[in-house]
Amino acid sequence: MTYSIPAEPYDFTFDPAATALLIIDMQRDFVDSGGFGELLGNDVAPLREVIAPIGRVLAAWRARGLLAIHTREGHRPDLSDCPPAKLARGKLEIGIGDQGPLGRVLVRGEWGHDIVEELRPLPNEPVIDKPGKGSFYATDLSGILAHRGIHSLIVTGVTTEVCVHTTVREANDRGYECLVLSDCVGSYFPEFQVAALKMIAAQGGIFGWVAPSSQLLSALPE
Ligand code: TIU
Repeated sequence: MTYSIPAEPYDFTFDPAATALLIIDMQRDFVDSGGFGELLGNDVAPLREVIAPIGRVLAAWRARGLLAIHTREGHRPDLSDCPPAKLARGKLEIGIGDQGPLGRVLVRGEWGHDIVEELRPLPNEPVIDKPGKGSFYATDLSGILAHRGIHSLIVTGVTTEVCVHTTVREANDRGYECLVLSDCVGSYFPEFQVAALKMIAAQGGIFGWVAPSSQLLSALPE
């Protein structure tokens, strides 16, 4: 059974059984004070605004027994999967692997690396630990999607122009159809939020589709 919802640049058509909700990097390191995002010089407030809308979509998705997948950006405690170039980037006083207010920055197993309580994954929801900005690079996401017969993705999370964009571009090149929920993705930069969403839907939907979550919520089957 397929459903169509109004979106940019035109209606997004999907079969819920062949669609996964992807929640990208809703980790304390990006949305909490003292995390990696703030250490990079950002104000985390705009990112916190997406927690509630994602929570509403996740609840509706779960209520219908559909597949949600969570991702986390981070590295092994020995940092062997972190490129030296990424480690050095930004010349941060407290950077990746260093002890910060939320534990070692962007390191798996640390408090800051984990997903915020409001969006905590259920035991049956895959969590993809990724070393890069994209969710496909050096992860088993492709296999998980193939095993479940998924070919469409509803994309949420942070940040719009970095990990969301990289993931949508990777997914698009792999043949997935992506709908990005405009109120469920966040950027530290208001101007990047606007431009990044425009880039996805421009040129006939060059990477995918964009719609507010209200359109998805009203289209989902009861
Ligand atoms: N800094 C920034 O905007 N983003 C990241 O470093 N990672 C993600 O977007 N998850």
